Amino acid sequence: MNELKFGVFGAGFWSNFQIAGWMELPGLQLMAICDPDLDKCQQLAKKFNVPNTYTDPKDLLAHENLDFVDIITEVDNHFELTLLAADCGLDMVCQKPMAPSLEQCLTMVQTCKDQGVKLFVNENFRWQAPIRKVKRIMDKGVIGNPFKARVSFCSAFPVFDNQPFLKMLDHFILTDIGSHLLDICRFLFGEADRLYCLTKRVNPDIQGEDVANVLMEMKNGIHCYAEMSYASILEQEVFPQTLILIEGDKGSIALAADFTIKVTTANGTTQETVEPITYDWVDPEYAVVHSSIVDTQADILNGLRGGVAETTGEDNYQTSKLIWASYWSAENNRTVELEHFK
Ligand code: 89Y
Repeated sequence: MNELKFGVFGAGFWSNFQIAGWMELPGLQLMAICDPDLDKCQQLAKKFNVPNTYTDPKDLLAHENLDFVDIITEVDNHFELTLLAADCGLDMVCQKPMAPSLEQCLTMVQTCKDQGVKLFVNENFRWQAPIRKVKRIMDKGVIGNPFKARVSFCSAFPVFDNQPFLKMLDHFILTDIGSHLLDICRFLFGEADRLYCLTKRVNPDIQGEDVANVLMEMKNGIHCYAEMSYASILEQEVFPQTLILIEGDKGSIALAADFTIKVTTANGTTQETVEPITYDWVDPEYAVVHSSIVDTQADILNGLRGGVAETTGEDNYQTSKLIWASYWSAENNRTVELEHFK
């Protein structure tokens, strides 16, 4: 297996875990990290024994001989960095959400296609072990034909402590968590025909919305409700778990707190727990998410090596479309027919 050399843009919170995730996989060498904050960049490079650091992405691209780059920056930089990397003929991985507008997402996908480079999105929630298990149970037909589902992420976790820039986003929860939840809905049930969304800001100290409720009719007829909130003070705080309830004509599957999966049919309820792998570098407060990074990146690595990966730019464009259609719906108080939404 030939070794792939790569560079990282961004030395923030998520870089610590995505780099650690890459280190779990064979045949990779991280050559350089770039961040405008040199101190942060050097600290991260030291932590992972990375030879070179840069503050200007163009310098990194000019001096390093790479196979791909991982763009782990704030959302506002994704567009420019994607186009830069594509211009250099490099494959790339981009953090979610892809871009601050659907138009930019489309340009990113189109540019990479035109330049003949691969674009992947580090969309990791669909790779969480309990969610994969829920899909396997559903696909086996245990609950018959699903007709209705709820995919839920409601929390009061102090998310701005680790990621302060999220406070400043005009578009917050639908891009930050909606990108994951809407992607899970697509992963489980396929594409949506139409949606309606309501949003709200509860926390007065932030710029964007911290509550969003999206109701979709999927192409296969399932009614799918994706609810998300960072203003929910609940009896049990389950951050960063996504809870799921799928109802079929022969039973239901519930992914509940602590990774418990309960399957109920006419014969009663069975229960199992599907824990994420806890690598020694995961932050215990984010365990299920950090653990899924390894599976996400293993799949992307397969794609980089010529295989088929799930979370391509093209695929993630469909998730991005749901995000921006949700904003449009909330702003206009109208149902969006996705076929016509651009
Ligand atoms: O940025 C978000 C993500 O991708 O997972 C959880 C998070 O860190 C905060 O909402």
